[in-house]
Amino acid sequence: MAETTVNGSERVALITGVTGQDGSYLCELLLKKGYKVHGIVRRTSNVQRLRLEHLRTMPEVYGKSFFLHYGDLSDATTLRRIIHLARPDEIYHLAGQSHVGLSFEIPESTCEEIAMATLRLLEICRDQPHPIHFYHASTSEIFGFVKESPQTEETPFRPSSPYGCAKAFATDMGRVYRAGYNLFVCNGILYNHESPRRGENFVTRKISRQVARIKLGMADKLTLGNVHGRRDWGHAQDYVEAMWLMLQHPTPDDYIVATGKSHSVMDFVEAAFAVVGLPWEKHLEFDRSIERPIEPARLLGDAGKIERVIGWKPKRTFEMLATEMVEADLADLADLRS
Ligand code: G4F
Repeated sequence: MAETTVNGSERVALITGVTGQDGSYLCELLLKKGYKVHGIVRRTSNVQRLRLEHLRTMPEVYGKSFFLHYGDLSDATTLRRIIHLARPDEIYHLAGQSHVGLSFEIPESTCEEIAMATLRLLEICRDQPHPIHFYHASTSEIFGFVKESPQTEETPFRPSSPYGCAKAFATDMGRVYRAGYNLFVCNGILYNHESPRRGENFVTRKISRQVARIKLGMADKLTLGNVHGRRDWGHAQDYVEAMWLMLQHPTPDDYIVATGKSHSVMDFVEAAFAVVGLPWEKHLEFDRSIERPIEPARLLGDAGKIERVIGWKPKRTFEMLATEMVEADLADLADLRS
């Protein structure tokens, strides 16, 4: 394992949202780099922790270089206590309700979890006696009703969902705390990023899982909403590396993290069915109730700045992503059946 140290002492990171897709990949990346990693988890079911189970059950890792703490983003006292205890050099704030469609149904709790929780954490960081590098998981959804494509770090925020509004608030707060209090805050403006660890409530994983089920004879139909929406889809493992790199740069800034390639949901459907060699026409059906009241316009990122300043570039392509996801679901379902 490569040792990462500051003045000879071990680096410590704290991750909110550690049980999620990005949190679990980031946790693995930081442990490999020799960090001590603390994660905050909600007091909920074990299911959510499956992505970390391999680390939690490793006695040489869990309790030695990897620690989990119960905490809730609405509870400032607990957050403050965990930060006091862990004394992180770096905080990666990834937690919060992340489903855009759902944010139209639960706008208040979405804003509370995303906007106010980020502000709460920034306030706690401001009070700490030691400097903390703070990563905020911003998103392309802040651009929503875009007027220009591709978007850059200079593109104005015009969110088109409650989720996007909350993220725009949190991103601006990060900028204010960086300028006003000299805090080391980076907003990673990430475009859609997927993997076999993506939740099944997001469209790519819904597709890969159902295509695998269809291939194995466990289902016959894939039901989707609007398949004409276009996104800039990358791989989550590439994107967590960008998060880490941002916090290692001498000066904090905001960066777009994207592939610069646009694909429709339909492109992903076709790519996924191609992996199993089945005709999508026989299996795809539509349900208008899944459609959202508003869809963002052309979300496409220009990641020129992060490549120029930090040297980050995506390694995996859209086709590699679709293939990996479908193959992982085929293997997982086959395991479950045996
Ligand atoms: O997979 P999605 O739910 O992702 P969305 O809304 O783009 O949001 C994701 O990416 C954002 C940008 O990085 C993040 F901020 C956010 O947290 C999240 O990670 O939907 C993608 C597209 C949409 O146009 C949606 O309307 O797929 C369309 N879609 C069509 N049928 C569907 C479905 N989406 C879902 N979730 N489920 C469907 O059945």
